[in-house]
Amino acid sequence: MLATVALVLGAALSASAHYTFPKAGTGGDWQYVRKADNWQSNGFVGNVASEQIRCFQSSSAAALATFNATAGSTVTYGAAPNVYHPGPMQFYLARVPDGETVNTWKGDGAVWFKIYQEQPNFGGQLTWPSTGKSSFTVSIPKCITSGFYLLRAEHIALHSASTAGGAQFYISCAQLGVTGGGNTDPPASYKVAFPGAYKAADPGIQININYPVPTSYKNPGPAVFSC
Ligand SMILES: *[C@@H]1O[C@H](CO)[C@@H](O)[C@H](O)[C@H]1NC(C)=O
Ligand SMILES: [Cu+2]
Repeated sequence: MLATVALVLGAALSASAHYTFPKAGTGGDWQYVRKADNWQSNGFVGNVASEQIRCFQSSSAAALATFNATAGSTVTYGAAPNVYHPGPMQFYLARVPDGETVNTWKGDGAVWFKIYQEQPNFGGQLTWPSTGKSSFTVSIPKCITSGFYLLRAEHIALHSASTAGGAQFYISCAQLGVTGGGNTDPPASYKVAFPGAYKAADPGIQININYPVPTSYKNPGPAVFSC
């Protein structure tokens, strides 16, 4: 009986240990961020080959609005309640192509370039700067072309990632207008498609972070583009 209570409590606790990424800029929940499928469950994407690995949307429903930022400035992105699990935070951008609009563009094709990736601290058990945080700041590269973008936030929880499919992806996409940019379109070698960018057995996705404790960590996806 006690064991059953403990099990049920444990299940409830681990469910509440999940999280969403509903806030970007100064907006409220799901204002500038496209509502993700986990908005009630706080659940995660497990299959890197699914459509949900892109923005975790079941449809192409728009956000309520688009926020604007100057190229070279930082924007904030918020988790709710906070990033509970160990693993890297990453951010990607994709420019809305000419002839498409930010409210309806699905983000398909090899259009996503990475603008931030987190590394753990080594020595003893790994520690991750993102753990416990609910607000992140990310720099928008100064040289990129002005226009509309999707800004994809991703946290990869690695606590049970030692088997393929065990990593948990917490994702959302914000609608962002970039002003005052340059004229640079990142080279194709920096761009990936979702799904497609990741394989379940990538070394940064299928990894035992506990034993033996890794001495390096290879973030999945392309190199970070900066300018
Ligand atoms: C961002 O800029 C676009 C285009 O000028 C505008 O339609 C939109 O309302 C702006 N967003 C905010 C939050 O001001
Ligand atoms: Cu969780």
